[in-house]
Amino acid sequence: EVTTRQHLIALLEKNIEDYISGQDLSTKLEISRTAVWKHMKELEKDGYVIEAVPRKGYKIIDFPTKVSANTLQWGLQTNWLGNHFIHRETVDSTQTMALQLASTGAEHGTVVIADEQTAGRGRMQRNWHSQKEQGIWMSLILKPPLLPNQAPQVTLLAATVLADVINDYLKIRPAIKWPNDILINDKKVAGILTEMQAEQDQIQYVVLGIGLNVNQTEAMFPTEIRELATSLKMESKKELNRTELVQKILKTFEQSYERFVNNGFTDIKEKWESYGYKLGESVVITTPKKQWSTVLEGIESDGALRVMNEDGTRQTLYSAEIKW
Ligand code: BT5
Repeated sequence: EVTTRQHLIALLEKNIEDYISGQDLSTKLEISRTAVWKHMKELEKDGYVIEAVPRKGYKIIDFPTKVSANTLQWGLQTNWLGNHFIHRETVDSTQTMALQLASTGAEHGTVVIADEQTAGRGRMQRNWHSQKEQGIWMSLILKPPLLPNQAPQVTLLAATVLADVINDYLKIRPAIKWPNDILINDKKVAGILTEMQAEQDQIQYVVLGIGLNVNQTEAMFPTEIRELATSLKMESKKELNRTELVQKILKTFEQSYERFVNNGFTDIKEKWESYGYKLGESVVITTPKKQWSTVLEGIESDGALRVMNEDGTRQTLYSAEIKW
């Protein structure tokens, strides 16, 4: 359902070269001219720059770079993902917040996003550095009709979505490093963290955390990760609009998720492997018991890594340290 506000922005966008009169807007939106004026004030609060000239009308001069639930939702081309959007300037972790919301009944498709995280989390108690306004730090609440042991498929799906968006948007082909790092030129540009609540035979909810470095410069990363991390801006030399990127990610995610729920995992597995980092190459694997060198073949639908050993035997690994 299109709100008056969305309709108004659409009209202003169509007339980007020209002024559109208050009377015109009032007729088209079926609201009073005072109401039009009030909407303009609201848009300005969200960072739209609007020029109002007597007897000519209104014109959009600039779009917000500031992220808000409103700007995120306007122009979002999804059916259910992001219908409920929660945006905070600062939060400890969107993941923690989303888990809390999910446990108290937040609906499927709820998105929690923040400009800054003060305690962003990676896997296994690791930190996720979340520089204010320089990246996309968001968590999606999903209730997939899956068995608990299929949850890793959602992570793999998310990785392919991020890779596709980067590939389409920047024309840079990223790699997915098992299990879930997104790399550009061997450096990490995004990470994914999936947490879930499940019963024996059914997932209650999955909270899918996505951290994507967007506009950082090298100096913004703490020294410990400076050699390992990169941002879309560092790779493309372009400053990117976070709102637009979030919308692309959510749209692509929704489409891919629906295909997955309806048709199964095969396409995603193939896609994941097409982006797979060092597939077909030889790497050294370390488990608590031994260390050996093997060739990476691909993934299994449960998220395990498939390798081919030197003696020709195949193996699937659920967790292992890899020397890349
Ligand atoms: C991940 O963990 O890669 C998952 C990151 C998920 C972050 C999102 S942001 C929204 C949501 N809310 C949260 O609190 N978390 C999620 P892992 O594979 O464990 O990688 C963590 C490691 O990546 C760290 O130990 C660092 O070495 C490195 N790292 C930390 N911050 C980074 C950054 N901004 N860019 C690249 N690498 C980073």
